[in-house]
Amino acid sequence: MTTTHCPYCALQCAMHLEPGADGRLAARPAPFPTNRGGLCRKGWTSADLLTAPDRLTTPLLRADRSAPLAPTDWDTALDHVAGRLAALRAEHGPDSVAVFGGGGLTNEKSYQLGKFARVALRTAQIDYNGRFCMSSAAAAGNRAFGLDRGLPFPLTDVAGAATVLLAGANPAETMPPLMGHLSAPRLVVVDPRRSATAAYALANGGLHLAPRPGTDTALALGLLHAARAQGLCDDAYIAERTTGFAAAWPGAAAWWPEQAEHTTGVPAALIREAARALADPGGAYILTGRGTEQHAKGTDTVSAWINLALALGLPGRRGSGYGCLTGQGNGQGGREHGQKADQLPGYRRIDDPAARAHVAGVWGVDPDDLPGPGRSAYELLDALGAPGGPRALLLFGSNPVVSAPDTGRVADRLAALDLLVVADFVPSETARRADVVLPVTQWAEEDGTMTGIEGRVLRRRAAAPPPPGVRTDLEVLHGLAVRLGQPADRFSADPGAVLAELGAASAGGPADYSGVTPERLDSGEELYWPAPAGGAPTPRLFLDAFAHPDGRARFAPVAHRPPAETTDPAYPLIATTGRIMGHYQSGAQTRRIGELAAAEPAAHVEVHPDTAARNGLGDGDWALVESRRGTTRARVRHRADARLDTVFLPFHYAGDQAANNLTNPALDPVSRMPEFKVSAVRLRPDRPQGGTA
Ligand SMILES: Nc1nc2c(c(=O)[nH]1)N[C@H]1C(S)=C(S)[C@@H](COP(=O)(O)OP(=O)(O)OC[C@H]3O[C@@H](n4cnc5c(=O)[nH]c(N)nc54)[C@H](O)[C@@H]3O)O[C@H]1N2
Ligand SMILES: Nc1nc2c(c(=O)[nH]1)N[C@H]1C(S)=C(S)[C@@H](COP(=O)(O)OP(=O)(O)OC[C@H]3O[C@@H](n4cnc5c(=O)[nH]c(N)nc54)[C@H](O)[C@@H]3O)O[C@H]1N2
Ligand code: SF4
Ligand SMILES: [Mo]
Repeated sequence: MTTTHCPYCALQCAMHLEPGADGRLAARPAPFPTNRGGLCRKGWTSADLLTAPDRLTTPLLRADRSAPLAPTDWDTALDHVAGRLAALRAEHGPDSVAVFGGGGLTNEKSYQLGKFARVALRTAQIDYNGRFCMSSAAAAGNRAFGLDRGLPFPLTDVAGAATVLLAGANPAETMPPLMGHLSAPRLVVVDPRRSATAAYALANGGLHLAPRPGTDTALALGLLHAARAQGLCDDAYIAERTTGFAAAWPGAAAWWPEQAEHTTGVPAALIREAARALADPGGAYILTGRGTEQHAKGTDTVSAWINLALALGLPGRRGSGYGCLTGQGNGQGGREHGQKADQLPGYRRIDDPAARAHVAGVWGVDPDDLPGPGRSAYELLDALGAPGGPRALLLFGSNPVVSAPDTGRVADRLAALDLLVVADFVPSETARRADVVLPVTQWAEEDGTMTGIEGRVLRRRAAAPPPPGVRTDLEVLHGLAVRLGQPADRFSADPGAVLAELGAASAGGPADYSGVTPERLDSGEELYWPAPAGGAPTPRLFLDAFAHPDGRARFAPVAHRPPAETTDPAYPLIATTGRIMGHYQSGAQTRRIGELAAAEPAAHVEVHPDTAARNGLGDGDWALVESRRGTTRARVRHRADARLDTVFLPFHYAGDQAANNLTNPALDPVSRMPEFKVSAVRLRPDRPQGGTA
């Protein structure tokens, strides 16, 4: 029996892997603080993917764009990739090669991918899917606190609070075991939908605030106004622990709860009641999720939530606080070690000369040879194959033809490349478009570390050998680096060696991992970063001081603004997107698991029955959902509790059922987060292919 953590979300539930009667591995829950001995349906079935019928076990290569992908051997595949990359670099310069990573990669892979881009390829063009995930919260957290660790406290702390406000998070579906920590506090759920979490709150004496999508900034400003008007702000904390309140307050001064009601649709009385609940002397947490963050103003919206938290004196105190619920398995560690365009390991900035000197020293290169910051994820995808843009893309751990906004455009950009290389363990929709596919190991076949939702570093342990013919991502990077002329020892394929190097590269940085060792992890020590060598780890940040030089948190002056695209007579409805319990992300993994695929086989769209009827649609009918960017097919699911002006689609399906055919790639000016949560759409029956089954 091997104990490891789930391959999917940031809760990183602990699990035992053991061979069942048929000899195949099966997952069972293991005791751990975040999951309290539970697993969701995805965790229970996760081991099925190890033996997926279409599991990739041999490299695939196509001779040219019109030829099919055909099996080949590793040397041929890696020689081909390295040869093409070298030729493109020689002809067009290092920035003609781009790298795209993911928040599911271990710390070791994230680190190595960033180093590979900067040292072996010397390209500035690297970014990752975390940009589509929690980047707005990270930007706002850095702005307010001087440091971004999604939860700056252990998750178990929230169970003791009187009130927890969840802004745009639906953990009842996205992290079901997390709900075990939320049974005692009174919940305030901010979600345009009566989500499973909102329904749970209402059933347990909590509140559901259902704003029109894209109006959360006004709601958070209204809550701040209501808090101050009711005398609930903590003036001593504001004076002693923060700066900038006087400059930020005018942004809220006009948002009387009645004015906020007018913009958001949330009754003023509910806004006042929520403000009182947050000021409960028993402590409160404000936690944000993607619903409030994935907007072209997501950074300012999160700042508005943090302003509210600061005005109430919540952050940096035991028993209360602000946090972002990071999403992907290694969404936290994946944003710290250099696969982000503007970043070096240890959460250092790539434009900081001292950071460059330190990391270059560890890498044995000249700091001047490290490229500067490159394009953000969507901007990178959008530049592929365009004049002056990258001509080759190496992709590890993402499926952007399903998960990036405006997929039609992204598919066109990928098609314009000279070379697309995808490392994956299944033939994802993006892998099937590649020129070279490299088959890699899965979570249960590899060692490494992940950093869960709390900033705690965890050990991933191999439970079974990989199928013959499959290599680890670290082995792939090693093989390519050597072929690109790097010394054989510069890109180790041993996760332990990479962790030690990552520790040295991160030492002294904001996310210091120099004290993270396999021995300490195996002893069960709770290694929350910063975890410096020879020092204690940090379960709770900010108790004494925030991370800005003056030790104070900063209010950010923010104003409400409408979504990038508003409704009009041609596109009268708002489509918002998100998740259902039984599928994960682009669905590349969960759509291949029989039990999960059978339960939710096709895309659906949640619609109020009156809105459906006005568009000629009944429950169960196939609908066409159209935006200015594209069309998707989905089966109508009546929701009598839905807003009349809003429909909801999960984004886990591909092709003509991809929600991202609709979405707007308008970007947040600070985080470069796309506006996944608001598109203007219309509905009509999909008569030719439609009908109820
Ligand atoms: N089952 C499942 N679990 C997952 C994942 C998965 O794909 N499937 N992915 C993991 C990852 S990477 C992430 S990032 C997390 C995400 O976890 P969540 O943030 O909980 O997930 P979402 O469903 O994207 O969004 C949450 C809610 O935001 C609401 N929302 C939409 N628009 C708005 C708005 O304008 N304002 C507000 N306040 N709310 C709005 C939606 O109705 C939805 O219920 O889940 C993780 N866990
Ligand atoms: N409309 C809409 N779109 C969204 C969102 C939304 O709410 N609405 N949410 C966004 C968010 S929060 C996220 S996080 C993204 C996620 O979307 P994606 O980036 O597409 O994430 P996944 O579907 O997890 O894709 C991971 C791919 O990498 C493979 N993979 C997994 N682990 C590894 C590994 O260790 N190595 C390698 N080489 N491959 C691996 C998997 O098989 C899969 O094909 O989607 C974003 N897109
Ligand atoms: S909640 Fe997340 S980590 Fe836990 S079993 Fe489900 S998918 Fe896995
Ligand atoms: Mo995410």
